[in-house]
Amino acid sequence: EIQIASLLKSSELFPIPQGLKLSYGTAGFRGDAKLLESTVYRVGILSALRSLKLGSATIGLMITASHNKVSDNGIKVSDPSGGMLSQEWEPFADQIANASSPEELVSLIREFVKKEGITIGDNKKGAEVWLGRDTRPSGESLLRAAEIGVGSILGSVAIDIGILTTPQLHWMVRAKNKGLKATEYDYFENLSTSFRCLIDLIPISGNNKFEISKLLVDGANGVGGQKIEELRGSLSNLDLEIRNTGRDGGVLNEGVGADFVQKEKVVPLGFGLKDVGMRCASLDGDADRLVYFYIPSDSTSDVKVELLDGDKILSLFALFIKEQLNILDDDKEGKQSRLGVVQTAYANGASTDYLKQLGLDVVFAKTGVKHLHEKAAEFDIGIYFEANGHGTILFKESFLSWLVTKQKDLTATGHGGSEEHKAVSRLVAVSNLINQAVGDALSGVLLVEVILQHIGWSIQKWNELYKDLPSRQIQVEVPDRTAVVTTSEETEALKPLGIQDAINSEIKKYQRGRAFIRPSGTEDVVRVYAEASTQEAADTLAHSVAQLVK
Ligand code: 16G
Ligand code: ZN
Repeated sequence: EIQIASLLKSSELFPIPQGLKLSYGTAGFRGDAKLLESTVYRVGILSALRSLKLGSATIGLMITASHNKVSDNGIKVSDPSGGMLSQEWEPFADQIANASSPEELVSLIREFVKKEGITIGDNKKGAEVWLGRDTRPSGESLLRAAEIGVGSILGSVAIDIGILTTPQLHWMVRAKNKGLKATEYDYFENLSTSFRCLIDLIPISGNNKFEISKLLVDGANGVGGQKIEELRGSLSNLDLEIRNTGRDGGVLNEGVGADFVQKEKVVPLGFGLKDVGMRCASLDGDADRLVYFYIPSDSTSDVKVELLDGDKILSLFALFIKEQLNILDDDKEGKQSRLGVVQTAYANGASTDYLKQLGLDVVFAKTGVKHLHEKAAEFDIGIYFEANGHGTILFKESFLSWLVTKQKDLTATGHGGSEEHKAVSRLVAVSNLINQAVGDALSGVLLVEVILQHIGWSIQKWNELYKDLPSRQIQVEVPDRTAVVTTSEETEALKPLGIQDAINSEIKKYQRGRAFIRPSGTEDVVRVYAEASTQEAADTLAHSVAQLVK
């Protein structure tokens, strides 16, 4: 009961703002930073309980609002695996974030703790929560609120890990719980070592040796640009020029960053005609999304970009992984490996065609990283990407140990220099390089760069893998977005009744037409996506579907 008294006392420090209604949503709580202290404090409590429930495993708390404006902030929880908070706990997160008084909060916690069989206080070891934040000015005070939340559960410790990218925090939490070295230094060390390893495995092809050209990076004026700058010193074979680091007066996510470039298809601030033809990469505000782009040589002053989005990054990764697996599959005793890719309904139809034509298993998941991740984890190697640039490559533990054993066996039997040994070594290095917890723009950049060097491709050549179908996205404001209910892959609407038939008859009017609607998981709108063989057709299709939603 001492526990209850201290909870009541600390929660009085964080009254909930009038009329605030929050939902954990697709990726944690988000909103105007000024309104979020009580929420963050309460998520602090939740994360301490989560740690206790899981035998005092380390939990991560990330304070960020990603690509949203600088005055917003948000909070999300990393489970011990480095993945997103288990969806089973989301309803509890919603309940406590919206509890209207300290008394209600305490009674919700009491009830939950009892239901989950969590014991507070008499554990040998208490809860441990690692806290990270992006560069937003509101981050520091919100972090204090989270610390107080964690600290209000007896015997819990909150550790401030500092300013980090979202994927860095997830990586560190995962490493910590696996008993591995888990500092930021270790994260960088891991990236540079595995990158080096992949560079060393590039085939030497005499006369057409690939020339390494400079990569221009747009850091979104956020944490990603700063971290990639820190990493640069330990990378060889990569020439980077980093812009929009936030140190030169630019505002976070304003006219810059992966979300802006992907949605608007124009150059970010700080880039222009002087960069025509150059290979460029854009990160989002917390560096968990990555897109590439270049300014075509026939560009005029409005500087439209040629965009290489998440789908195209996925295709490049799939191509490379498949090539390595093919080398292994030639081996008689080789085991049948299963490579699969996961996309969402937003994936450009041309990318899906391309991947299928490569002979890959393509599956679809609902929007939001947690859904894609879950499906990708079913394959031996599962690659997932959202068109917006969030994605990674997952290696199943059992498959990875098979690879590692194979690598050792080949060395032991004198096949250390064989093509097969190289292919196995590349796959192992990729599994170390690419973040196994969540999509990570930093590791993504390194993998794209080394693959391009490996196959000797320019960004233009890479872009030619397939040509995107023209598409259009719009949003419709509605009184109640929950009126729209979709199938699990979001490709068809089940409710309102009859709307899908109406959408289908619109789609039929267009060559290569495809369209869907879905309720946003982060905003109060219904989103409409359409694609067709021409831009005009995609636009009209999107607008006529939007009419049906209104
Ligand atoms: C969140 C998701 C992102 C998704 C977006 C969709 C994570 C880490 N982030 O930002 O993957 O694309 O929501 O937003 O899961 P929407 O539901 O508003 O369209
Ligand atoms: Zn992000």
